[in-house]
Parts: sequence; structure tokens; C-alpha cells
Amino acid sequence: MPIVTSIKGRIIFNSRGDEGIEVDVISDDKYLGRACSPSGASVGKHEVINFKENSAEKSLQEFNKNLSRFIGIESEDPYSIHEVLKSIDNSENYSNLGGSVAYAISVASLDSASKALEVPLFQLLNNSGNYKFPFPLGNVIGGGSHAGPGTPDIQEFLICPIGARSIVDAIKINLAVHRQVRNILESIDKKFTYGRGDEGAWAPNIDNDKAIEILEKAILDLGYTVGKEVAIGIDFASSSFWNELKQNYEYKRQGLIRTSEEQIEFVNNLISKYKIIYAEDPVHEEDFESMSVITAKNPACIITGDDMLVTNQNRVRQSQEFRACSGAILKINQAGSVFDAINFANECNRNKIKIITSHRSGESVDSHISEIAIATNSKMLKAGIVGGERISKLNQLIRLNEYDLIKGMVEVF
Ligand code: 2PG
Ligand code: MG
Repeated sequence: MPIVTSIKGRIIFNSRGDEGIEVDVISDDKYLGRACSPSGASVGKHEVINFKENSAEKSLQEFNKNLSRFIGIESEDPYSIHEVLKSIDNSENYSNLGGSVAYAISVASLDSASKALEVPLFQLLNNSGNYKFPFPLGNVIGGGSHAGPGTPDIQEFLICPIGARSIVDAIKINLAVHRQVRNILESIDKKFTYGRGDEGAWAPNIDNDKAIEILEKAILDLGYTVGKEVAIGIDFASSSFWNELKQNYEYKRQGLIRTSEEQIEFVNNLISKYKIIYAEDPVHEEDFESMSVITAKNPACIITGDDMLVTNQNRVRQSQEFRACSGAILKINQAGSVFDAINFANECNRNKIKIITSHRSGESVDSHISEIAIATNSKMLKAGIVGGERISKLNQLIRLNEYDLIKGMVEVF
């Protein structure tokens, strides 16, 4: 069993220029594992705290005070790492250490064990031998808190190549649609700058309705049928435009207001009109009841909780009282450590809630989440389409596809 022999933490910067904690873990004096924590722009109310008192420096100081506690533990064991983390910080939300540290140490340690044992990370976490390939879910047009004024209020207009039967084809289809959307945007706006938001999605000066029309047109232009070879998904991130005081959804950029009932109707109509197969946070994070209405009405669409479930086992349990979600986003840094995230995944799998492992809007080039997606039997990997920090996750899927253990994407969506 590889043993942690040294650890070092540092502050580095992510794709948005925000600070992140990177940790190096060395096992048996020679196997280096490394991971850097990502960060979100649209952050759920119930996520763990990213940094102690909002300061990467303070998180790192707290971590440095406690480095010796990690020395000597087995690097392949997420539970042991978690136990040490909890002995340093037993708060519910990692407020003393910062979730970034929990993320970086727990992923880096597995990375190191994977090298020492010459076993891929996904297999360290799941040795069942029964693996499925996640379909890549990618962001084509962006708005909300990932892009500036003039862009759609809705955060992400996504696609999933559900007809693809190999990972390379899947990636190629997503790239082609992304490119075709640019062509359309250019043809309708001669001043389109090719500007992109935080996740590499186009950030055009259009409203929500236009964005989805363009996405549909791009898919058709390429000769695909919407909902057959390529399907549309949306991350509404609706907590970001929910007005708690007025109890309504404010689409400020489009100049529209919707009540909760109108929001449900709007979402249901979009799903049926565009054969949408994926709808994330269509209502605000506390509204399990409305979410359950949408879920019951749309059995063919994966109605997914991100800000609603925040990769938290207890939130899944709460949501299950309403049967609120048919899908769940898994972001390790919402939960804290890998162990926390695996507990969440087990809870989802027990309840037959489909898992979508996801990047954050502020990312590094790390690609561990591609392996986490396979280990947790994720239906999809949400990782963007272009940009170095996005494509690194997709390229890792291509590499993982070379393992005999994984037979490629032969499943029907
Ligand atoms: C989301 C994520 C990733 P952020 O809302 O799903 O797309 O964004 O990391 O900003 O929370
Ligand atoms: Mg989201």
C-alpha cells in the first residue's frame, strides 16, 4: 500500500484568474500526485466554504499547520484522508480549512496512489469492473454569471451527442455544433466579436429565446435531428435570477418577470418544443416542490439539481421526499473531499438518480473529473467544449478509452 511521505500546498490561479489551492502529495518518497481546486461563479447556498474566511492564504496557513497529520496514511484510501480532514475541521461546511484544501489533498492523494500502484484512478475508486462511458455534455452558448451584459439571462445552452457511439465521435460532434453556432452568430451580427464566456461558450448579444433557436438551427444545419443524434440541454441556474423578496424570477437582460407557476410552464414548454433531454436547476435551489412538478411531467428529460443538491448526501435525502430530481450534478468541491462526493454518488445511485459529473466555471487543466465520472457511473460528463482547461477533460476521456476495462461508448443514451 502506498504511504504518504510528503505534502506541499501552494496558491495558484485558475482559468478565470481566481486563486485556487494546489496540493502535491508524494507517496513512498517518489510518486507525485497533484491536484488544483476549481471555483464556481454561480455558487449554491449550501455548498461548502471555498476558503477559510474567504482567504486562500488563510486556508493554506491552516493546512500548513497540520501537514504532519497526513504523513503515514495510505494515499489510496479516501476515507483515511477524510478522517484526518475532519479531525482538523469538524464543521459541516469546511469553514475552518476551506473546501479547496479538502478537494486538493483528497484528489492529489488518489493521483499519487494511482501512480504508485500503476492503476488508473477510476479503478482505485471503483473496482467493480463494470464501467460505462459518460456522454460529454458541452456548453455552446453562455450567459448569466458566466458572461457579460447583453448575453442571455440563462447560464448555459448545452448539447449532448446522444447518438454517438465512440468518444471521439462524441467530441467531434460537439466541436462541430460549437463551430456552426459561431457561423450563425456571425451571419446575424456582423459585429460579433467571437467573444466567449467563462466556460468557452459563445457570449453573444442575444436573448434566451434566440439562443435556443440558434442552437437548434446549428444542429439541423449539420444534418442532425434534434433529440436523435444531438440533444439540447439547459442549465438555467435559476437561483441567480430568483428574487427572494419579490418571489419571482427576474430575467433582467430580457426585461421579463416570471412567477413560479410561469417559470414551470416556461420550462415545460421549452422541454417539449426542443425535445430537451437535460434541464439543470430550472427552479431556484430551495423549491423542491416545483422541481418535482417538472420532474413528474417530463420523464424523458433529466431534471437535474446542481445548486439544489450541492453534491450533498443530506440534500438528496431531503429532495427525495418530493422526488424532486431525476439527475444530480456531482462537483467534488461543492462537497469537500472525494469521500464526501462518493457518499453523495452512492446515495444517488441507490435512488436511481442519474449522476452528471461536472467541471466548475473556474478550472485548471487537471482532468481527474473524467475518471471520477467513470468511477461513479455518471451518465454524462459536463466539461465544456473548447478552451485548454475544458478540452483537457475530454482528451483524458480519449486516453481512458484505451484501457481494455472500458469498452468505449457503445451504450444507447
Ligand atoms: C454550473 C457550473 C458549471 P459554476 O452552474 O453548473 O457549469 O458553474 O462553476 O459557476 O457554478
Ligand atoms: Mg449549474
